[in-house]
Amino acid sequence: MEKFGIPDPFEGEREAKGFGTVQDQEDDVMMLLRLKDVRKTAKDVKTFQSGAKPGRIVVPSEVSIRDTRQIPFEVDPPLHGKYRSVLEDWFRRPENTDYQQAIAAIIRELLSEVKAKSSVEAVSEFSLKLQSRALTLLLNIPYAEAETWISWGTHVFRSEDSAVDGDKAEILYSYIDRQILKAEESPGEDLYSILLNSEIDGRKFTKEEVRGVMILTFAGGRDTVINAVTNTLAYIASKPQVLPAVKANPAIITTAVEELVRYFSPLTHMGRVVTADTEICEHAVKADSRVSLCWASANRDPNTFENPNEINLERQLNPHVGFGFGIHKCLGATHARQVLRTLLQVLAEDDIKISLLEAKENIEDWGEFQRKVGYDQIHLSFS
Ligand code: HEM
Ligand code: EMZ
Repeated sequence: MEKFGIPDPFEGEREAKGFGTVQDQEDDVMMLLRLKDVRKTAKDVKTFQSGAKPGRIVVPSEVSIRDTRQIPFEVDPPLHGKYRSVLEDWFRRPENTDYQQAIAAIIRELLSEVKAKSSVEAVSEFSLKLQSRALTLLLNIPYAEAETWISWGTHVFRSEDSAVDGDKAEILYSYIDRQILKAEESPGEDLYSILLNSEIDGRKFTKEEVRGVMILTFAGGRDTVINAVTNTLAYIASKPQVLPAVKANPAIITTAVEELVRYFSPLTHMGRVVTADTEICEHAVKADSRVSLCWASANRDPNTFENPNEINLERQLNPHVGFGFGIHKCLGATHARQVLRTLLQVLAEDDIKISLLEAKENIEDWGEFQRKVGYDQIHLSFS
């Protein structure tokens, strides 16, 4: 496997029985591995709910570190659709030209910083900074605020010592509460103020609801974007022909980004809580147990993807589920796509050369499956 590669640890079980099992805090989670089953289960929101106790659908479960419901992620219909319609216009702003230009400027500023050094630890010096600075655009708040988020590290709930770190989570919650108070005192054009003024079912959003949207915005779009950016850099470093090809034919950027999201699958899986006894893959599943939709495995399903373990930047048929499937499809996908497209575009236009010096992979431990999702550290040089 080449250095940038993300191996597929699910192949055997996906073919043999279609599911695997992961133990999470004394509770078994059945991981669905085939694209067909992942889609079917994501669609059946009555039997497989998201609106369970806050934190329960996440693996590892965040029940012990969070009482606030993430909105709209942990909400079922019909309320889910009402929240989505309030949020959707705001999360489409990344399509605007000035938004794209602002991302390009962030990337060029970062490139001038890293080009001055002979070796750069790109997770902390590039991807984390890009993710945080780009997020100021999505929230429509001052650029300098990103420096605070950069100091939190790559995951807002996980640390080196612990997969669910309550102390770390507290930093995020109290930060968000302070920002909500500020927006209440002097409303502006930022997402906090917009949410405080939004209505659902004929009433204003409560502070707890604003908190729920903001926690999700910070948590959901963090390590996913960081891993996608870092993996893209590692891939480019390993394949020097990619940027010249993009420069010669920028039209491939759109399919290229979809392919990178399919191949990297930055969010490995997400859970659901079963509401009634049922059966999946000829296997009985009990009410109140958890299953997970393994986007990463579904995205390598050979029944749909030809040569699934190869990156084909011009792949035409690419119905990947890297951003999810059905009603909970990623709300931040427009922003994430814009970050990745602009990254490819700027690196190609500016003839950037990247070399990989040294890397420490980030391997997720899902019981019987060990999955590389990105890097803890990667040393690169940019010229
Ligand atoms: C939902 C992946 C970036 C916000 C999802 C889901 C996936 C996903 C797979 C579906 C979860 C489910 O069905 O339970 C990704 C990937 C990203 C990314 C791979 C980066 C490459 C972002 C960003 C944001 C964001 C940047 C916002 C800042 C959300 C929200 C939802 C969501 C709000 C829930 C939508 C709903 O429940 O209706 N994401 N995401 N994501 N994502 Fe992302
Ligand atoms: C949750 C999740 C959202 C969760 C769409 O995914 O991302 C995870 O990284 C967080 O830990 O709380 O926001």
